[in-house]
Amino acid sequence: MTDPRTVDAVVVGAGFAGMYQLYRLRELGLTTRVFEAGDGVGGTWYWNRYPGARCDVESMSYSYSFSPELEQEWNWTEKYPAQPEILRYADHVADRFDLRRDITFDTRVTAAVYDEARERWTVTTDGGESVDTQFLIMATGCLSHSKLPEVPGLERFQGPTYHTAHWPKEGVDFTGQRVAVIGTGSSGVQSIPIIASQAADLTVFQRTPAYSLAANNRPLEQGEIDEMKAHYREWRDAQRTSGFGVPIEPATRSALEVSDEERRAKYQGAWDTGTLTAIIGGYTDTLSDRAANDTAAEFVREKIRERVTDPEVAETLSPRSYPIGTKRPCLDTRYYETYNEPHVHLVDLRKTPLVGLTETGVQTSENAYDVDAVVFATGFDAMTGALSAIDIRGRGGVALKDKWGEGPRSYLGLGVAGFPNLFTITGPSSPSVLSNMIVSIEQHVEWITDAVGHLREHGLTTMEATVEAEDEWVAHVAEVGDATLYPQADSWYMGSNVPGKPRVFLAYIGGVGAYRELCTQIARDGYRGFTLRGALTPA
Ligand code: NA7
Repeated sequence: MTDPRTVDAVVVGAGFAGMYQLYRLRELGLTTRVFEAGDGVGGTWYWNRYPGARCDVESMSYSYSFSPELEQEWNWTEKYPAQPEILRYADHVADRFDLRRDITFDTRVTAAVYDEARERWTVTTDGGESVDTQFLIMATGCLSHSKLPEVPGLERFQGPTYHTAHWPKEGVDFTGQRVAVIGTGSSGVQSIPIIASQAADLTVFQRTPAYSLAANNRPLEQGEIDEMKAHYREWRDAQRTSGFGVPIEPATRSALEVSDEERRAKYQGAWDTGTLTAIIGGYTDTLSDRAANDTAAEFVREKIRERVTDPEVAETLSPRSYPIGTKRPCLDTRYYETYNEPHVHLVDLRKTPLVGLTETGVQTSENAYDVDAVVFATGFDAMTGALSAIDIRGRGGVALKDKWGEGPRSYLGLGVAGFPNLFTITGPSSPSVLSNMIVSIEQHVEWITDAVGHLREHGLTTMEATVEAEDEWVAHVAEVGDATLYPQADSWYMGSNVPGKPRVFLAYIGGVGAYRELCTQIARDGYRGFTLRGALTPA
């Protein structure tokens, strides 16, 4: 690279999206720099080192498909991969494709400003660097901007506090301690059994119970690894054309038109394999009809009652206020059984809301709980949080976070009107979090790479979503979302886990396959809905 301060492309983030984007842009011959806040690659899997962190998509599906050699040489050991194994995979990819030399670690991008006259972005980092680039690609992740409970006095607590997404690299040993865990989403559900196995006393503070299926995780057998490796291409095609990026038998019938026995058999099958998409995608109307949904929800509630000995505790752990699937369902290993242990206690924050932390513990409206350590498993400002945290300014100095004040506006979750040559990998209003993330990441990276290649090939310099295309897409995403049960839940999909965040469905539920086809068609139509300009074309 001649001058590292002037490049063709800046990529923000070195998780699975940023790494693959770098690989592709290099192939295209672009000088590219990647900035990464962590001191290593892996993104989500770099940060979320809490005990029990595990992917709930199967390892052989939750992996890159772009390199058949990589697919063949890497051996996953478990059906559902644990965080350390996924991080090893990310490290392997970085080494194998020699990615690190273009990644600046320990560096956070703080601002990016578009210069209309020069048609270039100036990207600023917390290391004081300023880089001039034609393309700016955000690979900042959907669940990367963590959040704490919005209660006063968190700093009052005198003992150690941990957020699951900022877990110390050296780990934490809770042996003999009294521990509080606040939050019962995936991170809580996965970490609670392991924290309980160490702690002398564990109190879990639950605001909303999750629907969780037993993961039935197990080591992979050589035979099944070989089988998948022999048929990887067909499997990858099936992933790309599926609804959630996870191939399942397509639903053809309503949950309400089959017999109880048939339905139970289907749910039991989903349960036995621990496949989330099978339980929420088993019938055509599971995610659109409350009565249909309730058949699946009740199946899981039954399982909770079987797994928890105290009926009162089982009831507190049973979700009733929202349809299954409309908040992210979880996969667990001994989560519910953990509440059968005498040193594990459950506090229902719906009955006695969280008030704050005291010097010695957790305070609810009724009780004070003295503990030695507090774990926040309180999640993220999803989809928009990481983007809004950077001062991104497009045409006329407009800030992205102001443009998104009433909710994110984006065309396909890929481009934003008023922000030329800015691309968002798995941005809001794309399938992203409603899919196997790696499938969606690869699709976006390949689409963006093709778009950049197209510009170069045709002597064009900028690409920008039109306001009309963006408006239409935003309306379409909302319409498709409104036809489902998702808006019935207060979830991070709806932005409602962050006080004051507009209530907007943040992802596209039209299906991974259909969305992919649409993006491909839009590119074939000469990037319909985007304005493409050459350097001399008047704006
Ligand atoms: P989640 O799924 O957003 O879970 C966060 C949990 O923390 C959830 O139970 C929240 O309750 C709870 N929470 C958040 N804020 C508060 C306050 N202020 N008081 C009490 N409880 C609170 O995040 P995770 O990290 O578990 O998982 C994120 C994703 O990673 C997951 O969905 C998978 O895709 C992988 P709430 O439900 O908001 O009432």
